[in-house]
Amino acid sequence: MTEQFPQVVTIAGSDSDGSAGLQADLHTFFRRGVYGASILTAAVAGNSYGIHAAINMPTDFIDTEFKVLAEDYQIRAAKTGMLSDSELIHTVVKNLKLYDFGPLVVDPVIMTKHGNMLLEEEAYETLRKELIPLATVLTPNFFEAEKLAEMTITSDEEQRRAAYELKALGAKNVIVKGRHDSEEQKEVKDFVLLEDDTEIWLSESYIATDRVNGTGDTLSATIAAELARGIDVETAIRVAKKFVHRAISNEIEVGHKYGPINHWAGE
Ligand code: PXL
Repeated sequence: MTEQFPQVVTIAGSDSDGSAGLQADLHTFFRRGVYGASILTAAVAGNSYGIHAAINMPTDFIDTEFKVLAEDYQIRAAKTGMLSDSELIHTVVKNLKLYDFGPLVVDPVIMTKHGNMLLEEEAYETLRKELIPLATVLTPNFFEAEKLAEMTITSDEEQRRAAYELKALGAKNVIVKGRHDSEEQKEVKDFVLLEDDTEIWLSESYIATDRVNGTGDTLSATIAAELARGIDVETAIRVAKKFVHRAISNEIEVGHKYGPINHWAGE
């Protein structure tokens, strides 16, 4: 019986203000009713104004985190977040091939909502070639999709094309998230491309708020939580989009600038 409770792991960086990264993932796992473990890859000193310092964990420490978790827990789904550079990506990929942690959600974290870079440019190719082929679901925002698909996205058609480009790199399912950065926009449209090439547009109303930190982490963590509970990919993505929309719609006042979304409102 002890192994029946769904267990999920986030392989990500710590954000000290709790708004994003590993902390947002754990908040999400808790709210989605799964047990959350965490493999720490990096740590940033952050607040709602931005990231002020960052360090990477030693790779042999990351190896040990994977090993001891795999020896003791039955992880049913995993997600990745901040991976900093090629060395960390190599380490994570090596371990994901060593241990079976179930379906993998890859959130290809490149830049924070404050505009701080969390992935070295030299690592884009490593991400494309090594990690993306392991992804059950890949969840880039439009900026990450532009960088990884090496194209600009200025229309629905380009957003759709980027998803096909990223699927061609080996991700089974791809969601390319729409822009959420203009007071003029009425909706936020995400494009989903499933394994069998089914295409879905998911739309929610645009919410004018600065409290959107942790949005991408929460979306990918929700998908991982649903997959760990045996939910199919399409439903997991739909559930995640709704969860994030509610968490953005009901702001909480935490931090003075770009604060966190509200995980309590997600249900
Ligand atoms: O939301 C992207 C993200 C991921 N991981 C860490 C972060 C952030 C954004 O601030 O700090 C550690």
